[in-house]
Amino acid sequence: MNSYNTEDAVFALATAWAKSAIAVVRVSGEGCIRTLSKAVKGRLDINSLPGNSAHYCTLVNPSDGRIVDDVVLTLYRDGHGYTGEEALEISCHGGLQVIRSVLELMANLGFRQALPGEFTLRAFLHGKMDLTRAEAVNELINAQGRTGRAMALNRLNGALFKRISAIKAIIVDIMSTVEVQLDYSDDEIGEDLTFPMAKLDNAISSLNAIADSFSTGRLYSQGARIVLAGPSNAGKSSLFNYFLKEDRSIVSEQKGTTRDFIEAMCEIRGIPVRLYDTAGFRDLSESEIEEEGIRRSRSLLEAADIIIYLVDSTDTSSIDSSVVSDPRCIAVLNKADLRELHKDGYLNLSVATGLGFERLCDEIASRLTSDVSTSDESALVIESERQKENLLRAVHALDAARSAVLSDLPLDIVSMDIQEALEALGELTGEVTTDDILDRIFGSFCVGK
Ligand SMILES: Nc1nc2c(ncn2[C@@H]2O[C@H](COP(=O)(O)OP(=O)(O)OP(=O)(O)O)[C@@H](O)[C@H]2O)c(=O)[nH]1
Ligand SMILES: [Mg+2]
Repeated sequence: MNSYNTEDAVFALATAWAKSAIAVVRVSGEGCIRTLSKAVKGRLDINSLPGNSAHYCTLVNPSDGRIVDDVVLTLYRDGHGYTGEEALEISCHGGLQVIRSVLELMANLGFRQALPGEFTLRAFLHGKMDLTRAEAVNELINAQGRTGRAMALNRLNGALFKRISAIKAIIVDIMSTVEVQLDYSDDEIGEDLTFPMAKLDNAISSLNAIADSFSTGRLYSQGARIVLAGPSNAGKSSLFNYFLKEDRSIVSEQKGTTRDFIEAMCEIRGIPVRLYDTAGFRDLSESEIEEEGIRRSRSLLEAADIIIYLVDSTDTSSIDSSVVSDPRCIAVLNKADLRELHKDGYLNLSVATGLGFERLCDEIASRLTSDVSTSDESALVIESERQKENLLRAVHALDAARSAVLSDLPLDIVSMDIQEALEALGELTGEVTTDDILDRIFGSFCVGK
């Protein structure tokens, strides 16, 4: 996406490309209602209908009059609706063939297929939302867990924008003090110039606190990767199923049951987790397939946030100490119901009875949240790397302003630093944008949003 033309009307399927009860096709852009009216059967004249209204009608192909579908049309006039421009939503039947023919009709009417995120981009360009809210739209759609969803919703409701605006007001205030002084000539500057250092420090620490919330936001939005590893027959697949509360992975007393890794999403203490069951490590693997499985397990270990290394307490002969000593590793002695063995640094667990499971979950949560500031769903937390970069840029500039004041450097240098901080925050909320920034943000959206 590089030219942000909002003059033509665009369309896209807003719901999933899958069979469902209804599907929604969105159209947005000046004149789209008039264009679509050519495909509305009968005497219904949608051109004379008010905005923010929904109407049952039949869509036909204007060239041959053949019926496309019976639909509900929702109309939005300028300034309303999601994009803030004239727009339509067509709720049609959700069969794949129906969706296909409605989309074909849109293309035949001359609408252009929308680019990823183009509806939200248009909403942004029309001042319907600032950039932090636009990003929150995507973050909300991609949220993996309950907490991440609540945090994204908080940003969508403007919590981040309001906080940044409040800090910006403080910085603007500091700037005006500096500018008043700059307006005087050198010899007019009174001895009593007092730079509002407390305000500056306050702004720096507030911005730092938001930037620091990034690791929290990322954890709750993207989740953690947890890999179950260990010798074969230790009970990895049993534990995997126990976490998921369903029989996903095959469990058997035979060694080498799991050949390839299996992954699934779950939540542990409210944290979204991508859990991996892997092939057990064995020195004497019986086949090439199993060896490949073991190789894959090892490469998964490299990317893991946490490794749960499971050992059978009745057979501790093949412990891989290089994995156990990894700082990401939680070592667990399973089958405590068969043998209660105490080993330094190992948690005891019995997947069969559930004994020790809560303790294991506590340990996982405490590891994952060690550098996380809060799990409060209503907390202001960011998950966008771009936002973090802008916050740190602002902090850096304000730090420079601070040092300049302390070293008695000329006030225009201080003023330039403060200006730079304001620009970074302006970029964060979208008052200052470039095509690059917009590309980076909206390119990651799905088509139809
Ligand atoms: N008594 C007892 N048996 C268990 C426990 N956990 C697992 N088992 C049994 O141990 C055997 C191996 O379990 P799996 O979960 O298949 O072990 P795995 O680590 O996935 O094994 P591979 O996939 O072969 O590497 C099965 O017969 C399980 O029922 C436990 O806590 N207590
Ligand atoms: Mg297994």
